[in-house]
Amino acid sequence: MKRALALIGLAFLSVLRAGGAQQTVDDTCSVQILVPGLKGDAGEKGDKGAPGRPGRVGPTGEKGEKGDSGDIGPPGPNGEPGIPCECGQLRKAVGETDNQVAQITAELKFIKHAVAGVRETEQKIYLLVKEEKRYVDAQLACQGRGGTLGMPKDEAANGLLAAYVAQAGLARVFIGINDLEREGAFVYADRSPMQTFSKWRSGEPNNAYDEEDCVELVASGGWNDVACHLTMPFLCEFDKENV
Ligand code: GN1
Ligand code: CA
Ligand code: CA
Repeated sequence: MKRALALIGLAFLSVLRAGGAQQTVDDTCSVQILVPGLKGDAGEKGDKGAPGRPGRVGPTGEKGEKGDSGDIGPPGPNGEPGIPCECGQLRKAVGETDNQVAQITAELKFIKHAVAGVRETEQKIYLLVKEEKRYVDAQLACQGRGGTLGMPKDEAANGLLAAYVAQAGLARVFIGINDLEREGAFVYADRSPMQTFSKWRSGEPNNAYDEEDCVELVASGGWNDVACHLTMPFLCEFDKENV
């Protein structure tokens, strides 16, 4: 209704403004009411519009499952050639060092077990070793140091050794006498035969159990034949000439 009134108003104004030669008497007296014409035909279809702007970035997706491991890669290039190894010489040096270490270790053990303070005669030095060994090993231990197992060949030497054993608090030690080669034929460790001197305890040597071919000196000074595989401390003897 408001729109219709407005249109009527507009029409009235346009009539007031109109004038001129064409205006008739009738024109001045009549009020021409203008109304909109009929709707025109539909226009032609417009051109295709420009493409729209890209949409907003979507939200981050969920984390996917861990994929399978990849294939093993190709082997790397060869390294630089090494320095030539004098392996034979090195092995020899390592072997020699091992031997020296073993020797020093054995020496320390020997010294550790040696009873402090040796006993001497004019020609000999005696050393008591508290490391318990079988007869052959005891003899080797003395030999390896330039001596032999102790060989008391007279009363003086025997008495000296017996006192040494007693003072060390030992009951018995191996000395260098055996009948290993021929039963009943006792010899010294240097293979020299027994002379007139001997110090067998009463009833000895008895070759007990048919297996006693080595000799021990007991603290009271007597000798007894015992099995060579027994282990006990031992007495070494060194010639002063060789020391
Ligand atoms: C010892 O084991 P038994 O007591 O029979 C000794 C023998 C002696 C004997 C003297 C391993 O023998 O050498 O002849 O006493 N055996 C040992 O009675 O010391
Ligand atoms: Ca014997
Ligand atoms: Ca015996």
